[in-house]
Amino acid sequence: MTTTQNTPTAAGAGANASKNFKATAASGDLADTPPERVAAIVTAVLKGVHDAIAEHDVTYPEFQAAKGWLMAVGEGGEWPLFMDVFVEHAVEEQVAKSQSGTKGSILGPYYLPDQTRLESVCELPHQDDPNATPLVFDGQVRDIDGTGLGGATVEIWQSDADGYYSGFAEHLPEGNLRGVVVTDDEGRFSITTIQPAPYQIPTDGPTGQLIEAAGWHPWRPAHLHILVKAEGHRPITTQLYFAGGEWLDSDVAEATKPELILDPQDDGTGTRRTTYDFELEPAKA
Ligand code: MBD
Ligand code: FE
Repeated sequence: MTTTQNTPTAAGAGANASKNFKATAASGDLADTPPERVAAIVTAVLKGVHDAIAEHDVTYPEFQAAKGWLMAVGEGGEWPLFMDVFVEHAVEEQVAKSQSGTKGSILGPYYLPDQTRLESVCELPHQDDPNATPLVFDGQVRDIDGTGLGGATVEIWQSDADGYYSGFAEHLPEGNLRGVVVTDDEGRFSITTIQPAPYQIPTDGPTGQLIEAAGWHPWRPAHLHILVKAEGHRPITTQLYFAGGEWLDSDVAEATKPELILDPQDDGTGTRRTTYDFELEPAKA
């Protein structure tokens, strides 16, 4: 495949993410944060805005353009997309400072709960695609002391070989390339899937327009999204990337880490195989 064929639309992607966020997110309530803390954080954010205005001698037309753009992000339902692409990585890096076990990465806007449960050795449901490269991803979920965690769940969601996610692209069937894999007694799993493509932020929505206006690029490297859960352990939200992949060193979402790069090898039949193990720290009491 070539990445230039990829023409995701904002309507099919970013906007659906808003509906999904409202329906499913464990969203925080502003009232749960003490007023002093709200004031401290918002004051710091506004200071950053005020300082940028002074530093760059911002004009009235630019201020009005910014307002119009902010309105368009809301009207297009792209706040989850924008926040996850440009802000979530900083939150993830901050919370990671007090965590051990497998490195995490951002959740992103395209997680859907309650997907099909699959046995430890399984194939992710997906549409037939003669151009897709088969990928087998196996591994083990373990405690930090090395004990395999049977009955853990490895939730996986990914784009197809054209860079589209089911639930956020109208042409794909529900549940495409999504599943909840349950590990065997030793914590092992083996998932047959296809190689995902790099992901392009839709260029026809406000987030894409900002990227274009700033002269940035809209790409994320190809990745698998993973959410590992085991009873009594802290869940791990992460992403796995592919060695040598395009955009690995310039992810628009700044969500790559060197520890999260797979290096699948062709087994001689055209199937690429790779292993990755997950280590979960105990849940905090
Ligand atoms: C994605 O697929 C993604 O993983 C993130 C973080 C943002 C937009 C699209
Ligand atoms: Fe993604």
